[in-house]
Amino acid sequence: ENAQPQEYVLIKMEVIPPFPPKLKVLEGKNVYLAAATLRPETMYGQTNCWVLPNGIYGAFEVNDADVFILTARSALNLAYQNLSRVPEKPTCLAELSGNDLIGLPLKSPISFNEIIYALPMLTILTDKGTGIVTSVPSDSPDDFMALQALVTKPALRAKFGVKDEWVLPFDIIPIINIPGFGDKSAEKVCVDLKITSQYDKEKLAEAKRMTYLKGFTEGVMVVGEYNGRKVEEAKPLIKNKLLEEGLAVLYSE
Ligand code: A2H
Repeated sequence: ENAQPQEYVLIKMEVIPPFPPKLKVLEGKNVYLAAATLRPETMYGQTNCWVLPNGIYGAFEVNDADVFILTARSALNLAYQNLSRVPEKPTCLAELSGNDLIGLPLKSPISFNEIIYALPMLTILTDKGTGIVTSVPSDSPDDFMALQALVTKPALRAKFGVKDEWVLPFDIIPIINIPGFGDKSAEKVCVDLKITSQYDKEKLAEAKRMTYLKGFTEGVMVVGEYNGRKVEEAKPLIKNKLLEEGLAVLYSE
């Protein structure tokens, strides 16, 4: 664990009923995959959600109506942050593996895609955030490379039971323009650095270094309520709107 606490925004991605057999016990509740992000202003461009296929998740009661699917580790932290029906004690209604979640249709806040699907990502860390990650391939090199692999490799889709219609058509939604990188900065930086694999950690770290700070300080929103505003200004406004409307919660670890 870091000495410095990290504050994430948890995006409430609602599982669209009817639920599959493994989730049947949750029927009647509002069930969300809770994705930890540092980039709430990019949520317009979500194309899918990422889960770790062999990861262990649980469905935890946040209050009488709401259930979050995430790791037990993050559920315990949430229980100490007023996000558990029983204070300081997580209540797990169902244990689930990442494989149980692949293919779930989700409705995620402010995404231009009305329905997005949970898909496999093998580089998810179980000791960071909630183990659930939202995917924005326009602005995240990790997301871009992982989604491109699923789109271009039918064998990879078959291996994880991913249906073609969950990943195709592969439409990257431009949301932020960064001078010198355009409005699909993740794709551009991956091409420029000749990144060929989602597992090339070093090059992906370099790609992030090249775009993140510049995106924050010089990036301009090209969609949404704050179209034309700088990312630096839009980010806290979008974050507060998500929190106020109950579409997201804060989480620290
Ligand atoms: B970010 P930090 Cl558009 N394992 O959200 C792997 N990655 C995880 C994770 C986990 N358990 N939990 C969260 N993340 C990702 C959006 C985004 C993110 C964009 C651009 C960059 C970016 C959409 N994906 O992150 O190590 C989440 O992806 C750049 C690192 O705590 C989260 O924000 O700094 C970010 O990593 C948190 O990483």
